[in-house]
Amino acid sequence: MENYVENALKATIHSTPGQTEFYQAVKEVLTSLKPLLDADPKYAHYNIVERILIPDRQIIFRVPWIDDAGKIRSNIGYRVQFSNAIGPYKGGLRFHPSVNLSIIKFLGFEQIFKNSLTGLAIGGGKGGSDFDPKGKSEGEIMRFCQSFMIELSKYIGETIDVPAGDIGVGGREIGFMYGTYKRLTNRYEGILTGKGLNWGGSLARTEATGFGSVYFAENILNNIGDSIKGKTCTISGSGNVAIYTIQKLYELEAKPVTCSDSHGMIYDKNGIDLTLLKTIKEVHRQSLSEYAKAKPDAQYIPIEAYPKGMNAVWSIPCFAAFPSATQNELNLEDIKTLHKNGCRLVNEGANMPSTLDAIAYMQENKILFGPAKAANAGGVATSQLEMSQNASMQKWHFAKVDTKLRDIMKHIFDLSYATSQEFNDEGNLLLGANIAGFRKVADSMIDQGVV
Ligand code: NDP
Ligand code: 2IT
Repeated sequence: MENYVENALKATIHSTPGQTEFYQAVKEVLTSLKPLLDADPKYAHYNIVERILIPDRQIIFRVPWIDDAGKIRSNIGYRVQFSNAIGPYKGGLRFHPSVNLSIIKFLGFEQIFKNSLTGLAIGGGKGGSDFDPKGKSEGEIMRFCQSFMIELSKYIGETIDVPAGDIGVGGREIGFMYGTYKRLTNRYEGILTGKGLNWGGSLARTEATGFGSVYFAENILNNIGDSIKGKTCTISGSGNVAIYTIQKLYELEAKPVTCSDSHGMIYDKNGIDLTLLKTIKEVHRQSLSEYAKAKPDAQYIPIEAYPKGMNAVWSIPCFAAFPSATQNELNLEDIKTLHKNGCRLVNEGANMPSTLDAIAYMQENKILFGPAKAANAGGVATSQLEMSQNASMQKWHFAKVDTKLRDIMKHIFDLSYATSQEFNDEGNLLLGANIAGFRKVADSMIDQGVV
């Protein structure tokens, strides 16, 4: 089976040159799958690995728009529909200048297994653009979103593909895209999730990824007779996932002391001031340097002052680390520093935040690890709850959605843990999550024939 996996990876590298982030996600999954592929030859017989590495389709399009100065601009738009073996394509849209096909493919590939783990009927997809929302006026953002949806609308639908938010895409952008879809089609349908509460959105969707991430960490700790209560935690990022991770950590009486953005980080030894953070980031969309101006006790470290090749967030001593900004933001040097300072748990709120060598170090040194596709699945799971509410024309209370979210996170932990035991690697949640997520999709592909 060694050769089967190696050959699949080689063929992918040959046919998709330069897609380094995609290879990284593929390597992580395929390495975990070896015990399953050894135990059951049917997956090789049906060529599942080769088939799943090729998206059902990838759509790449021009997004022209006009800036405030009247200049015509253009960006590249993407939607990669990876797998609909177990449900309609589902996954976010990312607007960030770093976006390229490799990044969208790594995110879409991860999404297949994440969505499978939730136990819900959702397939995997991802999209976005290299458009940079930073410094753009509201009018520019709106015109970009309208142009993006004019093309995207041809490929989505409530039983086909249901996009949502990710980096750079929040409630405002979903609103502009939803309005455009409605105008184009004259249909009021749940074709996006993360909608506003007045027009089809679900309560608790905004909070879901961060809340779910902390619920997942709590499951890991409860399983060893511990809990997050009273623990010092470090968090990277200061967007949707980071903010609601911090909020839930406070609700569970933990102490979050850091947050960061693309310009620098805050260390507030008294605990992050959540109200101030929300005002700076959600209301005014400002840089975190504003936090230090309002709170002279807090330390602001600009990115230029980070130790070379390291993320300064991970130099702050903590019991648990919650990387919640972006991919590859926690590397080997970072995890060594965290370990030296007594960190016991890394729980991934972001997608693929840890490098492969950092993960290997965690496994060798028995650092507890909540892998992204399990730990941050609460967002997409709650998106599916939004789809359910839209389809049945209902609106559920916050507590109902939150209870379901909590149950789903427990289900994901239990399934990943049980699968790690089944393959004689008890507690290896990365292996458990990858095998459990893959097996459901692969078995569905076999049932549905060569398509
Ligand atoms: P947001 O756009 O709300 O926030 C992103 C945060 O990360 C911001 O603080 C941003 O800084 C920072 N950031 C982004 N890119 C970089 C970078 N290259 N270097 C340093 N900092 C960076 O996004 P989300 O909170 O929604 O997403 C965060 C992560 O969580 C992503 O990996 C995403 O894929 C993942 N995720 C999101 C889900 C969701 O429901 N939203 C669900 C599951 C996973 P700045 O403010 O300066 O832009
Ligand atoms: O990475 C993710 O799971 C998301 N950005 C959320 C996707 C969704 O469809 O809610």
